[in-house]
Amino acid sequence: MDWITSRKCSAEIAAGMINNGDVLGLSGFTLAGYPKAVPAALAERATRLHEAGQEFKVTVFSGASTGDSCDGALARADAVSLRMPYQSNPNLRKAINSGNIRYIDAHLGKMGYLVRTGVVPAPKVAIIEVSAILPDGRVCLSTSGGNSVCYLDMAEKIILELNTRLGDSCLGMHDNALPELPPHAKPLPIYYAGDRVGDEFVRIDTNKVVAIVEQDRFDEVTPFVEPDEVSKNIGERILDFIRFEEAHGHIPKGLAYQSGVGKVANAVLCAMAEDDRLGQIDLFTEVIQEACLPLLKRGKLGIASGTALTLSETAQKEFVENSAEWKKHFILRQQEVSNSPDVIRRLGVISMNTALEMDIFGNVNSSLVCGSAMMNGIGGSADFARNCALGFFLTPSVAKNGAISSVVPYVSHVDHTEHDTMIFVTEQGLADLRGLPAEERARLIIKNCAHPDFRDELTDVLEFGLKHAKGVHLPLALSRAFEMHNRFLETGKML
Ligand code: 0RQ
Repeated sequence: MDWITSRKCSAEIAAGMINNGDVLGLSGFTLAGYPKAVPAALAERATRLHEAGQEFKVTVFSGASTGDSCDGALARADAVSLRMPYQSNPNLRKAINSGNIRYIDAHLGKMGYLVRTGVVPAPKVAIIEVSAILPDGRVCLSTSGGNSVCYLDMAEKIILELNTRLGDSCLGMHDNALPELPPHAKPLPIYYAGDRVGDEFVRIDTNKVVAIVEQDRFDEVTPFVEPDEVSKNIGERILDFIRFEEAHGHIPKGLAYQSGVGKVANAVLCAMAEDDRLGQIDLFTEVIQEACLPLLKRGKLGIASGTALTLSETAQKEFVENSAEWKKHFILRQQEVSNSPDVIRRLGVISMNTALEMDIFGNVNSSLVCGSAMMNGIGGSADFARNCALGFFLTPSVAKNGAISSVVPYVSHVDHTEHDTMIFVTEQGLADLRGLPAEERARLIIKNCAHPDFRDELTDVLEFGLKHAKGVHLPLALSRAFEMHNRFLETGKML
């Protein structure tokens, strides 16, 4: 019997090969290309063991967020002790915020490096979704690159989930390479979003493969929602600003774009597709999301380089049918490459990410509500924000029907410091913070980005700081830094 046939088994048998306390390294990035059958079977096994009074929990490393049959099922089964580096599942989030699951929110571009350098433990078992397994020991990854090459290489045991639903749609789409480790690492020769520097397949040690499980499920991605008016407004402001910067020679034409997750980031891509003045664009991004399809269908997408192809089920079906044509535009890389600071800086990427809140001095919070309740995580936003040529942070000016101002005196948690942020955009307007000292920045953010309901209080906090702060270089009076957050916690409203 050949090695592939001899390793084929059910998800239940494969799940039985995982022990309490194991570190698992999963494929998957923002709901694309994660294992679906074995984690679900593992969750069932954990439930049975718990009912029998036995302990069973694992540490889960991934690329980024995975679907409900993976992160959701494992969280509901109370089968996770530690999760890293990103998630977006409601059940997992609840368990993290209740203290039931420990979570390490890490820069996505750095996760593989932490594993490869031994800072965090190497996975005991890698569970990787693939779209093809070749007899000579090479595999083709599925809809995401993530950290799969690293986990396949570093894990003691490998479980492959062969997704037969994808057919040959992913063949030729991947470019698998990892940056060399220091010292004296040579640069990755990516000088344009479309440059390929690696292999289409990943060669694995077949002796480590303990199970191959077949499944035929699409990624569980929520249907695409057309942008609302607020998001469209933000998208158009960004495009106008980019046009202005290009016209004034501040940035060259033709820089590649990165677009983050969420409805506002989607709206920017949709606005680009509809804008007849904008020519063809390239993306050097993390997630190639569904909002790229209108660009593709209108002939406006050159290359989209990312680490995940995150599409709703309807769009995945369309991808499988049209993959021969669509793949010419897509490159999936490992996340250490899609998010490489070196490459992002070299290409001069235009980066657009969503903030939960931003403060009048230029700091951004992407992850923690009221400084303590985890939403998703920092993701790759900082990999891009610090290294891009032009960086936008976007958010509607208010959340929860106006109860919360997204512009606050001081963010309740800092993901992106005032030194890394450049341009803030809300549906109220845009503030270009580059080259401005703190007080001017604050006045511009209040005037252009804050919702009118909150401008007076924000101005009052600034004026108070100018009189009473210890120094006026950054005129923040600590006593008033969180007064809006505290009011929200006490009354349910920041107003
Ligand atoms: O709450 O879900 O109860 O309705 O936060 O907000 O407006 O729906 O925005 O889906 O675009 O997500 C920052 C979370 C935005 C996302 C974040 C509440 C709001 C709503 C979601 P509900 P929206 P989006 C590359 C880049 C970090 C990672 C990143 C994110 C919910 O974009 O995770 O950028 N970013 N990665 O009501 C309390 C506030 C709030 C607030 C909004 N100030 N306080 N709640 N909400 N503002 C991709 C990757 O790295 C993988």
